[in-house]
Parts: sequence; structure tokens; C-alpha cells
Amino acid sequence: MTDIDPGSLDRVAGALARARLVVVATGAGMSRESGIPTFRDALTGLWARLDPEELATADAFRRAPARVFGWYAWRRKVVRAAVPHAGYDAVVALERLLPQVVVVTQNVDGLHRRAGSRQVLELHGSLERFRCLDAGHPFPAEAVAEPVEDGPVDPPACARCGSPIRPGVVWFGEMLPEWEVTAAWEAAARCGVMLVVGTSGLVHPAATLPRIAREAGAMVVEVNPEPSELSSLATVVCRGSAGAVLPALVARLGGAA
Ligand code: BV8
Repeated sequence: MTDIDPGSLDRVAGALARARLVVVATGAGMSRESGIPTFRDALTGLWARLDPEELATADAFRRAPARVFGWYAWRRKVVRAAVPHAGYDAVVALERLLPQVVVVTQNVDGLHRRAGSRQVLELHGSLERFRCLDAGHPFPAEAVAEPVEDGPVDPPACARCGSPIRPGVVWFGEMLPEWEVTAAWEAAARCGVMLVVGTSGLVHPAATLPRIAREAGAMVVEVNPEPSELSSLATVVCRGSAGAVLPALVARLGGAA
């Protein structure tokens, strides 16, 4: 159901225009209109009967390295073919129109940077980064071949210590990167407006950011066609898609996305 109330858009645009710092906090829904399934969509193909939260763990990788590595190699291939939609261009336009915009994303698809956003904090890492499991030695992404089909792929071995190469993402049960967390929590506590776009609010600790912003006095805006765990926290709810709401906000600020 998409019900974007013009009055809400005007209210949010007014707050954006007055804000010294805006945080755009995004989840998998931000990439939905670029053709990337959200984390909880029924996964297609080989992964349909597997729970992503089961696959996105270090234990799963240790138990079945080829299955997990293949899933990430396939996702990177899908993501590389994706094109950032108009909502991503709108976030870039906000950077041009406002004093400071910080993107804090749970996504690992790199689409914000590809669209041209400059201040992007990737809380859960990236599909384009790899390191070895035992010592964290970096491994060049270009050395990871793109799979021909969706299925198991044996991970390469680290040239320095021989341990298997893993994706540079944050798995369930792993700590988030310290530098990004410090910067994101600080921005959430300082921003005038937080746009919360395309997240179910189920994954922690990223899901605490809107509460930090709200308690620090920010306007928290949910952009999501469906209700989420965060809806009750929102000052304003724009019940619509990222690709529709974000450009509409930029248009109200007088900028072409
Ligand atoms: C940690 C990388 C400390 C990998 C990801 C109980 C309470 C609190 C916490 C926990 C708990 N039990 C366990 C935990 C901890 C756990 C957690 O939160 N579990 C959840 C499931 C309960 N968290 C962790 O483990 C984190 N680490 O806590 O460290 C620690 C250390 C040791 C031991 C214990 C704790 C690490 C979490 C990071 C996991 N990695 N990604 C990968 O991608 O493979 S998370 C993964 O889910 C993705 O990053 C994804 O972004 C993220 C969250 O999902 P969403 O982005 O919200 O996507 P989702 O599909 O859920 O929702 C999409 C939304 O978009 C929907 O609302 C939909 O309506 C909307 N939408 C759809 N279309 C559109 C749209 N919106 C706008 N426009 C559209 N067009």
C-alpha cells in the first residue's frame, strides 16, 4: 500500500531544509527497486529453502564453506549488475542541497557509493571486500572469480597463511566495525532529521539508531511501504517506496534528483 501524504512530505522537507546534519539510515528495502531481494524476501533458486540468518554466520561458513562462499559470490554478481534507482540519486541530491548528509547503511551492496554518495558508513561491511578467516589478511576482490551459476564455490586460500577467504561482511554474532559504529552513533545523536529507509528494524544494533536520534530531539521519518518495528518511533511515516518518496522530498527542496 503506498499512501504518500503530501502534508507529510511538506513537513519533512521543511525539517530537512532547516537541518545542519541529516542522517539517511538505509536497509535492504532501499535496494529493492534496483532488483536486489531484501534480506527477508523468499530467496530465489538454490537458497530458497535456506534461512539467510543461518547462512550469514561464521559457523555456517566453517561447516559449509563452499555453500556460503558461493552464496556471497553470487550475491556480488547480482549486485554488480544492479543499477542504483532514483531514490539513490535523490540521496546524492540531498548532499548537494543540504549542509551535511551522512548515509548509514546496513546494506552490503555498495549501491550508495556507486550512486555517488560521499559520506557512507557501511555498518555490515561489503560484498566487495574479502579477508582470510583466521588472521583477517586482506584478499583482493578482483582475485575472486564471478561464478557462472548460483551454487557452491570453494573459497580461495589466503596467500599469507593458507586459511580460507571469507566475505568482508559482518555475520550474525559478529561485532560491527568500531570506526563506523562510533561515527554512526555520533551522527544519530547530532542530526536534525533521520530518514529511516527500507528497514524492518529487526537487526541489532543498527535498529537502535532511530531511537538514539529520536531521544536526541531529531525528526525521525520512516520511508517504507509497510509498517516495521520502527514505525512507532517515527515522528512522520511516509508509507511509500524509497524510489517514490525520496525524489518527492528532493523536489520539494527545489532540487532535481
Ligand atoms: C551483534 C551482512 C554483538 C551479512 C547482516 C535479540 C535482540 C537483539 C539482538 C539480537 C538478538 N538475538 C541476536 C541478536 C544479535 C543479532 C540480531 O540482531 N539478530 C536479529 C535477527 C534478531 N545481531 C548481530 O548478530 C549483530 N552483531 O549483535 O554483535 C554480539 C557479538 C557476539 C554475540 C552476540 C552479539 C550483527 C548483525 C549484522 C548481520 N549481518 N548483513 C549479509 O548481508 O549476508 S544483517 C542483514 O539484515 C542485512 O544487512 C540487512 O540489511 C539486514 C537487516 O534487514 P533489513 O535491511 O531491515 O532488511 P529486511 O529484509 O529485514 O527489511 C526490508 C524492509 O524494506 C522491509 O521493512 C520492507 O517493508 C521494506 N521495503 C521493501 N521494499 C521497499 C522497502 N522500503 C522502501 N522502499 C521499498 N521499495
